[in-house]
Amino acid sequence: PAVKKRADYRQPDFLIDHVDLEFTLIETTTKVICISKVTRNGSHNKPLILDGEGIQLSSVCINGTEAADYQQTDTSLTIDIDTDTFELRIESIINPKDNSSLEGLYLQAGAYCTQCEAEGFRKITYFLDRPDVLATYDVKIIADKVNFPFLLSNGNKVDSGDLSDGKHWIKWSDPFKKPCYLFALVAGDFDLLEDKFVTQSGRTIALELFVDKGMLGRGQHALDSLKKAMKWDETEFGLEYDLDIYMIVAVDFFNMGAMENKGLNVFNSKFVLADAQTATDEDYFNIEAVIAHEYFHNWTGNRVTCRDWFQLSLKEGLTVFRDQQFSADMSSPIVNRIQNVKVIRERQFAEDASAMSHPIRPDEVIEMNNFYTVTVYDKGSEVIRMLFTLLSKTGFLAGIKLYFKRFDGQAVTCDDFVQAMEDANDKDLSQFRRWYSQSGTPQIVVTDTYDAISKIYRIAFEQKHIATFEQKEKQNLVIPIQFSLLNDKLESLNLGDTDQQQLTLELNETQQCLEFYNVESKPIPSLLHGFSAPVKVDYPYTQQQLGNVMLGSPDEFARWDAGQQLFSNCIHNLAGKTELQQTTSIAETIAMFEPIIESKDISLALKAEILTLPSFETLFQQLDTVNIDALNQSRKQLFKALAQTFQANWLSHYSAFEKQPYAYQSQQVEQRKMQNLALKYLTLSAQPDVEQLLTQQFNNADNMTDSLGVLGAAQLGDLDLFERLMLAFEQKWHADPLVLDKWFALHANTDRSDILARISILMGHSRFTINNPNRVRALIGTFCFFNVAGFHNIDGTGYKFVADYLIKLNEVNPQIAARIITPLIQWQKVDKTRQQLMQLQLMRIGDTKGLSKDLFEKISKSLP
Ligand code: DPP
Ligand code: ZN
Repeated sequence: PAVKKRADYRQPDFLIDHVDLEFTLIETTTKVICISKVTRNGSHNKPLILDGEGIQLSSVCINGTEAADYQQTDTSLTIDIDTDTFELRIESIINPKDNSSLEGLYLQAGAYCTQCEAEGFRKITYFLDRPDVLATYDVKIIADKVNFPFLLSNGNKVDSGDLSDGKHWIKWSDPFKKPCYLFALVAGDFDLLEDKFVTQSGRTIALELFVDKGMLGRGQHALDSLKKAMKWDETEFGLEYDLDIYMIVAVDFFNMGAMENKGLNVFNSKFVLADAQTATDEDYFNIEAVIAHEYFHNWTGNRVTCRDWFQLSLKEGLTVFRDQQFSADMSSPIVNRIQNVKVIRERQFAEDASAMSHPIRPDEVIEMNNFYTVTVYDKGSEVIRMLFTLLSKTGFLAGIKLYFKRFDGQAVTCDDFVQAMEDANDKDLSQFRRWYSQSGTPQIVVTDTYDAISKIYRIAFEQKHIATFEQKEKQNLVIPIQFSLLNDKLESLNLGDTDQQQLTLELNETQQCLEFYNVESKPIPSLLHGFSAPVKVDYPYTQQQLGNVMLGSPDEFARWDAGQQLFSNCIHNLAGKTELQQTTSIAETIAMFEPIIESKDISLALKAEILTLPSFETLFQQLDTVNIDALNQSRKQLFKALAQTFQANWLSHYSAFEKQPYAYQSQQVEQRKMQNLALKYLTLSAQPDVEQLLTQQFNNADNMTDSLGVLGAAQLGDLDLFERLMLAFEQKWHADPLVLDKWFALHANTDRSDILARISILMGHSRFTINNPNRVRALIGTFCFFNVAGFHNIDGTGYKFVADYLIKLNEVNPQIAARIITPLIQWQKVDKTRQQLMQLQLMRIGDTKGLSKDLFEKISKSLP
């Protein structure tokens, strides 16, 4: 397969500024008529080359006359033409029913649905399938009226009618120019939840949420979230919605979380449907975040879009940043920030350390779907956040304002965005721009000295960059480092003329040193407040010093982070010690958390976060080479000790709150979080009547958070009880696939020796199907990503199992296969034996006949 390069970008040879589409929806033979108004772009005599895949071409007409002068390949249609402006009519047939890739137009669970980002429109009709071709769209949909009463597309409904043969038609018109990746069509029978939103300028917007029949009761939270997002974007960014109607459709078969098609968002039902019985607090949170994310795209993505796909972070990094700010405002900012950082440390650092490392604006791509990554999205958001920090909120908003003023209605680049920020703030961002072109996780080495006689404290920051897989040469970046200094009474020092306790260093040289005068004793630095940059920090803290930062830092994030480092250090240092040394070291570490667990001042949410061990994935990323078994073992050892040492505290935290009728409301969310954490620790500590607590909570729970809290805890303890509760859960939720996904996932990450047999049985479960991405992610994905012992079993069976599955999935849904292969290509840090076993399986997959571009790209990069 061909490699596309960012540097090869050229303007399109032709432009299309209006499209008339007509769909006659028939299961295996849907007729698509696409009439485009085409103009030659510039003076040249090149042919028109359209993209298209899996389309059965019926006819090509130019200005009303059937054309003969064209050539077809598997992926293109070339038309020789010398006219500069013409109407191109292409009629063709596609097969939605057999389209299991869930890209283009597909028919699943009785509904037609499209997904065109990134390059799915070419599976619908021959077209210039690239984001810098912007057109207005008129769309007519014809389908059977009984089975498909709702026929939806972008923009406003302009006309409709009935046909004699039981069919009906509806016509839509979208006045905003858009690239074809924002096109959408949905046809089906749904329940409809309706509402309104009045914008700041007084316009009334109709809000329509379409859900599967019978699911109306689960739609309200999504709709409420939408209204909050609309309001927030007005107050925070001054951005108002532009069409008169905003539609959201929830479907069960969807590759991604959701899609921001203009005026017609299509959502994975996982990110829409919620009620207390079926959705956890986390689900409620995620729904609000994803609804907001897609809504925010209306400006950052749709009104201003990407010139080419290498610029994906232009819309995604910025929109993730916006949704994170929104979520912080809607709930607990600190918990929210901690979650963002966990994603970076667990998954983005892993990507950067792997053969798939790439800058937030990649330079080379084989399959674009492989670049919807944590790097482009989440590191992209961190880069935007650094701009926000460096320019201040006011400066950042001025930049955004200029960005829209300059580029509304256009397809632009990341550079254009930074230029707007630069011009609005009169600040040189040329070195900052390197964040867009440089991959890898920078390391900040911090050293300090104190001179008791002169009372001078010096602290030096050095940026280090290691070569990544695809990029050897690195340059210095601009790295904002927020920090403060603590004295031994845990008070923050004043760091400026005023009573400023936090400084932001803009580290842009290899090393920079700061001096502080009249410092009475050697301070402890509290570093990287709020995770002010996506970097690793290296300072030779003692455990005692970390304990002090955890208790005394003025920054809540730094407090949490210090606690995580305390735990991490303890875990990493256990292996190879004598039992006595281990016990002592564990006891010393845990003792430092006593003031936290007993504190009445610290918020429950933060307390729960501090008392949660770093995940295996986070710990894994802290090391250059990992002894998987030892790391897993050490983490469990500390987990258990933490459970036992604080057993009485866990019990009192568990019993501290009366259960109230469920509401998704912050105080309740925090309480449930703490209680369910305590329940885990109680189970692990084998608290005498824990079975009773578990059973009681399971039977009395009026909400999914508490039910799952029990299962998550029981999974850590006695397997019999876990099995019994899981069985009861399955019986209760048998008919509800979204809920069963939680059950599949719990099975998949259970630590048991017969895990593969268990998963094989579950693959035969009547609700499991390889065709549904949510099911596959829940069962197979969870196993790969989170079942450390099973996946990394030294006998290689875990890897082989996954490879066998991916070979099958390659034929059904390459995009999902390429997601799930991620842990298998991240073999760089594990021991040689496992490396070889993993590579062997990668080679096996690589040898598959009909290997997709998606898997090919990842495998070919990751094999040595
Ligand atoms: N553009 C979608 C999103 O991230 C995913 N394709 O919102
Ligand atoms: Zn997005």
